[in-house]
Amino acid sequence: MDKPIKSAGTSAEEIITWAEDHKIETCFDRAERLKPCPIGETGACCRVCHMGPCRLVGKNAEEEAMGVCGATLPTVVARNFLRMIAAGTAAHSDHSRDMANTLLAVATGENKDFQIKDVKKLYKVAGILEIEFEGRPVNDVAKDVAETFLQDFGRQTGELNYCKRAPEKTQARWAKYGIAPRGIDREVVETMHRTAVGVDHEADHLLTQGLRTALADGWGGCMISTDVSDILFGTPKPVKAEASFGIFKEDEVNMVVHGHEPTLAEAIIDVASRPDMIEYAKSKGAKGINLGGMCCTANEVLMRHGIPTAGGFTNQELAIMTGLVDALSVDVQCIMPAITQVSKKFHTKIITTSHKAKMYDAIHIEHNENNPTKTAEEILKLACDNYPNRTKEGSHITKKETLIGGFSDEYIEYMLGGKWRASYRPLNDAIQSGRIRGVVGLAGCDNPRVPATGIHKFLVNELIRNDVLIVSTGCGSAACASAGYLKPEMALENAGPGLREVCEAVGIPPILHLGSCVDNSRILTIATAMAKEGGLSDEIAGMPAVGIAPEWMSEKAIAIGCYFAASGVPVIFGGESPVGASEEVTKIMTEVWMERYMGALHFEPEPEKILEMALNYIDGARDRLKLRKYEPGKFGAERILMDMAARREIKNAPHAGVGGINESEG
Ligand code: BF8
Repeated sequence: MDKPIKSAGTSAEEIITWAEDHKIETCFDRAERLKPCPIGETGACCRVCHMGPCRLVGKNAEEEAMGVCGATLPTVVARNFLRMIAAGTAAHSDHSRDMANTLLAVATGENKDFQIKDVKKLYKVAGILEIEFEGRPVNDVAKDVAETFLQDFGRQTGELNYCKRAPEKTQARWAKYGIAPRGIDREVVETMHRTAVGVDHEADHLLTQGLRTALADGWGGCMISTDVSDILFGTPKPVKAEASFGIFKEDEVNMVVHGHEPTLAEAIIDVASRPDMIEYAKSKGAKGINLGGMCCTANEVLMRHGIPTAGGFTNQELAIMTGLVDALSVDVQCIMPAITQVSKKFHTKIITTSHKAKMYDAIHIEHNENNPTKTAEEILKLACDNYPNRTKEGSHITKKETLIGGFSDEYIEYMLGGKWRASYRPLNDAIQSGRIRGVVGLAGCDNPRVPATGIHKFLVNELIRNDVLIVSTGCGSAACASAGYLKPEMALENAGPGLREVCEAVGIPPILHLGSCVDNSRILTIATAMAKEGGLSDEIAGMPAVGIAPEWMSEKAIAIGCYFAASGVPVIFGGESPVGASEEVTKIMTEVWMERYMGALHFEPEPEKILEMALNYIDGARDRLKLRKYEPGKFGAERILMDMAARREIKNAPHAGVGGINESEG
């Protein structure tokens, strides 16, 4: 009998097998060995005080069962869930604060290593924030923008500035149910307070604060981070890149940037292309310096520079096992502490760079925020110095895929409408006519508890086949890329005829890589633009659109799922439900949220059911909007006939039958 696969990435699976043969442990082995705690998994363990932990299981598993203080199952489950939202929001938003501080330092001249790259975006943001920009020095405008953003973290009264970017009806729902976020830090702190022992005990009341906190993440932390990164480093536009382990080069210094904040990575990119640094690499016997990314830093630098990605979360140990990574620098979030242990078996140097994050057995070179060039030089020299230490040890698996990424919301609007009339009209029209059935945001992590990246792969294939346009972010994008689905020709070949017709007419692929996890804010911006364009829903709620995070594992994903639900989008997560122990909490997050916000958060472990639920939501929204009923195969008939004829010709041609469209190298 074939052994079950651990990763759906073919190269990843080969390295996992190599690791097994060489007795090197990975997260896949640990996931097999460590079963999730069944009490914590469903949210039934309360550890907010030291009279417990109280485990509301067994005889204690009724909704009215109580912990020592009297906290019931719905209270405990809701509190645990809220703390996940708070942690996720804190992570995105603290990253975002760093970005705003960098913008301020650049504007005041404290940081001379970066300049404002996208003045147009700065002015756009200034306009939204009602900051005067015409005729003023760019850095003065940037300073005002940065300071206004920074105020939103500590805001004590009023709402976040970016709330006003949402459609009016969406804002009205937030006002009606009291979830318009105030300061970002304030919401996180209040959530932590309310979930402390003996404070807020009513599940619905708690979850309402959870949504307010999540909105502070989406329309605050994430959106600010996206905008500042665009202002400082450029708004992405389509760019060709590569994915998977084949991005590493045998004869060059391989330097990998891993984590989330793009600042140091941008400096590393600059320094790595400098002639003196290339000469330094050559002096160590390498032909040059090859940069690669991992996780969301990869998405940031891929979107703006076409730097290749070694993949998402579950690829990090495996990348080291190629034996080709000379140095791997990390900052914050989603960095497995296991990588330093794996690196001991190879020559790879792991470098921590954030003052917030250290790891056992790593080298710490602290990112000098006002002089990132200096830190980048030190890191790159260390990578070059380590190149001669490379041995033959390692899997040396080097397959890769090409991809197109770089789809900012600005660029999608431009592609759809053209330079002089940038607009989402063609997208709305295509949805109205039924050429495009709906839109899915495919986001979130890859997870070693399932065949990693496999559910992403299944869903993209099925969704585009069903004429659903996909916008992807985070490790979801890396999963699509490694499977070859970010190659426009492969995606078009697999897309339904209506979706394919629209994509070919407009010149976009059926799966649009929008960036990192904080760039989920770009999806909010797109949904808002679609609502304002007219012809569909006049708010985010009610659109034929769904969010899916099929392999999520991080608390950040929970914060994201909740800000989409509160903005009016039904969201489906894979895996067991972290609120599964309480029927009341589950009902609030599905039925009550649907009634109030037309958004919901479901947990569904079966990939086929996730697909079915997503399509049902999309078709239900089409019905409510009285759009033409979606009919598979109705459009693009001419194209199908042409394709069939072309295929017949190819089949009959000499040398036919080599390769297949579904074959993926990654
Ligand atoms: O923020 S998708 S594993 S890398 S949490 Fe992390 Fe999940 Fe990847 Fe980026 Ni997002």
